[in-house]
Amino acid sequence: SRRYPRYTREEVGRHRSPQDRVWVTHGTDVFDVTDFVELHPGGAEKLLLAAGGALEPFWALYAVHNQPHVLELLREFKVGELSPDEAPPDPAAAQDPFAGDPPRHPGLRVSSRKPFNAETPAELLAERFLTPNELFFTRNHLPVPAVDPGSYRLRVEGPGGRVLSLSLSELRSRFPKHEVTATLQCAGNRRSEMSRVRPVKGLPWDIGAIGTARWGGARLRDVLLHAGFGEERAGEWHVCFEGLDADPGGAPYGASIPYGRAVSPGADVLLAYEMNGEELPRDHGFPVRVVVPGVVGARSVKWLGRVAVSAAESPSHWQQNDYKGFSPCVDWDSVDYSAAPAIQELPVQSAITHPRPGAAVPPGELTVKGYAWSGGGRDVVRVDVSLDGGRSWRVARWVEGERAALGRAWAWKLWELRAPVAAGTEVEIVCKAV
Ligand code: HEM
Ligand code: MTE
Ligand code: MO
Repeated sequence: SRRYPRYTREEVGRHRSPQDRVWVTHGTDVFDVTDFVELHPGGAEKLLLAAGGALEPFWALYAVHNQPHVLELLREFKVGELSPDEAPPDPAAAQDPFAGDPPRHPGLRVSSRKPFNAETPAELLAERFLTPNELFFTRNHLPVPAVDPGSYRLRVEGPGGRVLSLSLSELRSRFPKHEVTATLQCAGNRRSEMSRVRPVKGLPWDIGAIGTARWGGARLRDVLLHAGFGEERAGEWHVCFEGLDADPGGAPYGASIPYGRAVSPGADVLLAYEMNGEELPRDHGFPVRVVVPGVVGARSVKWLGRVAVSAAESPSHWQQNDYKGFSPCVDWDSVDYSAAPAIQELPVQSAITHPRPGAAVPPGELTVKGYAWSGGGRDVVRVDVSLDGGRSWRVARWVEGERAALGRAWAWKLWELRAPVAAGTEVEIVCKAV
């Protein structure tokens, strides 16, 4: 058998584009697949997501690769092997508050490591109606707390000072499991596009700070009624949530929603312990998170520790001094956070996932793909697409979506449009959801 040169993962990581050659690993083997990129049946852009690293995390999501002929084909490109002694443990890690964060999928587009913030790459976003857990965008403000599921207790503060303390198994067994397919979107989704118009502060999200999952858990309504609250409550009340993640001063992440939404059977608010049929991943709130369908992601508190009903909104920084909307004439020096309400329901949204901006498209038939969603459970009835910057429009067709009950359209819809394009033309593609 042949002797191959040895490489470290770092050396492999320097080969991420056709110019620098495209290397990938599988097991302990290193492959130069540059010449295969354009031939890849799944498309060059998808293969390139794995460039410079391991194939396994991607292939785990695309089972078509679990066939002998795929490995055979890969073998033709072998150029080396991984050094047996590479990647020693990092001794500095012990001091780091983020050292306990979970491992993440290398396909995520990272905008900040500590705290971890990352989005689904646009190329994979509309591939599936349900976003795979590993590729679902993550928006963390703080380190991921380590929660022992055995000793976990959810504290629910009932009326008259009564406190309910629920273990994970009590939450699972005492309340019927309810499942909801809902899209979560971060308020900052597509901020990088806004910044091209005028710079704005915050993480530079592209179009992937959004995702859809089938969430399973107890209805918040059932837990609140069990704790002694009623269907109606005179006056203004809010249900406040606290996460188990806390800043160095001990202040937890927190948010609140109006009481009426929390107890409404039609609002489908969950205390979720499942995501797409699996236990909630650590980045998404293990063991229990709130899911508030149709409402800005910030209110869906992860690593839920405490639920309380209060006459005031959550005192948390993220309820009071963030996640609010202002006029374009307001800036960071003049902003008065108390002057605006906290964002709850989000407006209608749609984005193009394919082709990517600036891409060269083959002449002939162009396929445009994307997602559309609205907050508040309002159904998207139509997506219009223009190839001439908005002068003329065509109607896209639905690729995937679920039939939703009236006012409970919590999930996005995926759409597509095919249109002829002549060679050598430049198209400005615009979409609009209604
Ligand atoms: C399909 C090879 C990387 C996504 C395929 C097929 C082959 C292949 C041979 C056709 C399988 C069949 O239908 O029998 C490779 C090789 C890769 C690679 C050698 C790396 C060197 C990736 C990556 C992704 C990906 C990183 C995703 C991020 C897909 C998809 C298909 C596919 C979605 C299905 C295409 C379709 O059915 O339309 N790949 N692949 N591949 N691959 Fe890959
Ligand atoms: N809950 C806690 N405890 N801590 C957080 O940092 N981030 C919020 C929300 N819940 C956050 C949280 C924000 S701003 C969003 S957009 C969603 O979680 C993101 O959920 P995801 O990371 O599961 O996609
Ligand atoms: Mo967010």
